[in-house]
Amino acid sequence: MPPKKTKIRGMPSPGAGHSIKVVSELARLPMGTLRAWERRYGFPRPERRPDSNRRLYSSEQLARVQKVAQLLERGYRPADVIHKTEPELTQLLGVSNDSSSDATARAGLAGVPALLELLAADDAKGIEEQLRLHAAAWGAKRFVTQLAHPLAQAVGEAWAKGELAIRHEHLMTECLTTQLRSLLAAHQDVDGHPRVILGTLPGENHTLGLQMIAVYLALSAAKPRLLGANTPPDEIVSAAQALGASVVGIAVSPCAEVAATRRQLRRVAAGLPSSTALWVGGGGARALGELPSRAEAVGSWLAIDEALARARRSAVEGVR
Ligand code: B12
Repeated sequence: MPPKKTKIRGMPSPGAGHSIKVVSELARLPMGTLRAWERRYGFPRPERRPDSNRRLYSSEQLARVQKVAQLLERGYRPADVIHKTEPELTQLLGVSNDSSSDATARAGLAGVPALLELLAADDAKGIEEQLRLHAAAWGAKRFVTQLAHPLAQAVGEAWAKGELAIRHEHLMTECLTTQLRSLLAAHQDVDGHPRVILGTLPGENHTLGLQMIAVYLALSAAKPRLLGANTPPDEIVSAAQALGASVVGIAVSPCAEVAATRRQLRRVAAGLPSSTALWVGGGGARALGELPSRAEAVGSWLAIDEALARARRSAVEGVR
């Protein structure tokens, strides 16, 4: 009997290329992003497997995609780097490494505990300076996921323990908002896809998380549109239609009144066309229990990546 051949799923025979699943895992990018780049930028454009027409990426394409992904982590926009050659990408990575470690060393970047101390001392200038330095040294994605988000949570905890006052929470919100808006302006792509409308329902004033999510989505080649706080359900539905959004994202904080929020969410869900996805996130989303059947709970940065990939997939399937 001939020896039995073993094959790892998704791994092609040597020299044949890499499946989209393998490239997605190695580059830590959703498969939908790879397909979106192929459509929008013509890169990476894989060969097709003759038997199944599935995508096959060369090792050179994989290496370039990995480098582009690393640069996005540091805050570059896809359009700025996707057409660069591999040596150019390598050089950029080197430069951005140097500048990031130089800046870190020079600036002595403060961690979250030190930022809480600056807040407690009402040192607004110090906080602004630190946020600006972090954004420059770390890039937008890391700034949002590793500084802005933990800082907001830590301020909430310190306020609950009586270590910070309401004015400190407001100051942190305003300083973060300024920095997030500037990152959003720098990174948003008017042609990003999908278009995602972000807002909160009546009675909900926690919009800071949505500003973080808007920057995160812009860095993922989507087009976020912030509607702000206290938006009536019917207006959210009309905005989605008027602005051609294929996703509506609603933030629900732990302060939200459960029965009213459920009612309002049902109204949004009923008003949206079936092709529009409905994402629900925030610290109060879980307490709502079962969401309207078409709504998706999106409770982490990774879950946002996955929901984005699903939205892109269904847009492609809708076109077919
Ligand atoms: C800033 C802040 C405020 C600001 C908000 C300003 C603004 N423009 O947003 C102000 C001062 C207005 C405020 C007011 C109040 N707040 Co407040 N606030 C906060 C604080 C410190 C930060 C909120 C934040 O931005 N978090 C950052 C986001 C990114 O975190 P996240 O929600 O975990 O989000 C993640 C996911 O859930 C997901 N996600 C979140 N939203 C969405 C949306 C979509 C579409 C998607 C896809 C994903 C997603 O993405 C994130 C990444 O994984 C929190 C503390 C905390 N732990 O969050 C308290 C907190 C939420 N507030 C609290 C309270 C009590 C209040 C007040 C009732 C205080 C008062 N007595 O007046 C009021 C209520 C106002 C109201 N009716 O809305 C409590 C709630 C406690 C509870 N269990 O009820 C908290 C938890 C503080 C605490 N530790 O006690 N607050």
